[in-house]
Amino acid sequence: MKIKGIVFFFLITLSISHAQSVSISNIYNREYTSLNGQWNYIVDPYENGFYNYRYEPFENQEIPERSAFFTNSKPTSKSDLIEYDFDKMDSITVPSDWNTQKEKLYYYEGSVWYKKSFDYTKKEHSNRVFIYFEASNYKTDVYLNGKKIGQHLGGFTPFNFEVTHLLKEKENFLITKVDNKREKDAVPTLNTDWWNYGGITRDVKIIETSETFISDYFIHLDKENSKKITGYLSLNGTHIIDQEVTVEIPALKIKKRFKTDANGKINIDISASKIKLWSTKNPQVYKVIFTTATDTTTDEIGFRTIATKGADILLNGKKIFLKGISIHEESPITGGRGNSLADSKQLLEWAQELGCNYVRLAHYPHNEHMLRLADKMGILVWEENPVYWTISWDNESTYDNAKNQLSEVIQRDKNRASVIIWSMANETPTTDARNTFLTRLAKYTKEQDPTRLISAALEQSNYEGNPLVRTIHDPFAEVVDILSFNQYIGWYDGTIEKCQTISWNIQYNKPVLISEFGAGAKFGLHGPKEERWNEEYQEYLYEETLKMIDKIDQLSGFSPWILVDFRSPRRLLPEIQDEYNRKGLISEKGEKKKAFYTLQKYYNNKN
Ligand code: GCB
Repeated sequence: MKIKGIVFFFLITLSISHAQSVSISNIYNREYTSLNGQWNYIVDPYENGFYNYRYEPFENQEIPERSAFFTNSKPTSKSDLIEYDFDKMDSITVPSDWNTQKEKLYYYEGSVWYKKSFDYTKKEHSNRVFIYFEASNYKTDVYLNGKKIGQHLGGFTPFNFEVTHLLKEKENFLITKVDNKREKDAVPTLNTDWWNYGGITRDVKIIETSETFISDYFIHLDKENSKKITGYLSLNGTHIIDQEVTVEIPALKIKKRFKTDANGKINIDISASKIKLWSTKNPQVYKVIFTTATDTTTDEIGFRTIATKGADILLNGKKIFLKGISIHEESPITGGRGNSLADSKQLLEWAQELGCNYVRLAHYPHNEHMLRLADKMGILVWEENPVYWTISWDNESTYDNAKNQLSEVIQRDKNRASVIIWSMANETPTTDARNTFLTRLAKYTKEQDPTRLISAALEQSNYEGNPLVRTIHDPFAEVVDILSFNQYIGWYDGTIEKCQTISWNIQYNKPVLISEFGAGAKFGLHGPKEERWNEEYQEYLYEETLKMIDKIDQLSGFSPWILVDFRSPRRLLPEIQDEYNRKGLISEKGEKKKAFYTLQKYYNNKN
């Protein structure tokens, strides 16, 4: 390679790996132009549009060959050779997974290229423009008008790329390669118990901001004084210093002015003696308006405190029992990956009908509608990072990836009153490497958000070798604020009668949550309660488990597994599972099983 080529290659690599999202506050309520709808797509299992025949990425070439799909090339004459054509391809709906949209892609794990063409006129010449993806699973490479604008790893969190200087008024083409191949070092790793839905699974938006805009804010009640609102706001752009920022809460007659410091930041400190606290019974949210000389954004925010004291969870200083259920992000309407307001509404309404005041959003960040609705409906939420089972604990880039995904969900949801728990991981082995990994992650989370509780779904074990006495023996239990664990006594661990024989000896003075228990049942299958897959078996397991866990002194709530049956390639038993995990209290068709009413009765009688 000539020197020029080497320098160019270096610059390209540098710019690609460093293309990073700029934080933009409150996308949910900002004006946007939607890029949802029909996109042309090319299924590319050999990544022919990405690598040349020497398996070198086209994007590393000084001038990428026209065979690179992101150049969107067309033959210039009848003798010209171009072996693809986006515009002659079929189209696919964005947002959605590809598996349930296209029969041929049901089991597909690999690369798919998407193309969308659009015109765009900025409102103001000086404004900035970003392409914002609410999520896309898993590895996403994005190109605008033939140039790479960035890459993102992770299937469940938002990211954006600034395109201010690449955007044209007419005939822009946005090309996105989405690759959902499972990889050992990824987060999650190769093995999960859910469907690896691929594609641009959430909305794509064009966001236009003023040159200097409100990039981030976090406001909440002061931990020590619930008559005081504290937090920060920061600007992004060239005029960030010494700018006036107004924070307004009209319903409380609050309007306070601040000046940004040398970093473009204000520290917010407002006394609010008349504030009505957000709670599950009264989910009061306030309209909060943030204004600068060039930008304004309006959010709806609830104010509450969450803490633990000994084995109690305190919401606004009062003890609360978390009556929960675990939920996967699968659409009760279309049957694929859930992404719409209607999907979220149905899932949370079922949870409320069950008597829940709390949901565990497993095993990855769900779409933002869930959190916005939970705020309005008064449902407390556990949010979870997809650190699941056996990821590469020793790999630094796996750690960075897990940390990045966690930082993106904290960034998106840190102003949501409903969110009370950040969960680091699910059912992970207690090795030294894992302990270090999770401890670092927890420390990082506390730095980002000291107002919420940290947990992880741990595993239980025998107490001093006695299989009839169960305990938590895990160094990470020292780190968490809430001690959560999954247990399947009566399903993977013996049969249901065993529940009566078990006692608990948990030696931590911390609130305990059972993050999972459950049994598989096929809706409509009836028979003796001792026979697996009958609705009666599941009902019986709930009855016995509820009696068993009630004996745990520190019990502060639970979230059984799971609200609705969900797709999993690990669940192959014909006529029963047929690729569904059947531990739902509701079938994928919306039919309620008997155990739904068992849990409902328990919750209705519980304060
Ligand atoms: C678990 C996992 C969950 C599985 C569930 C099951 O412990 O956390 O992801 O789906 O068990 O059904 O086996």
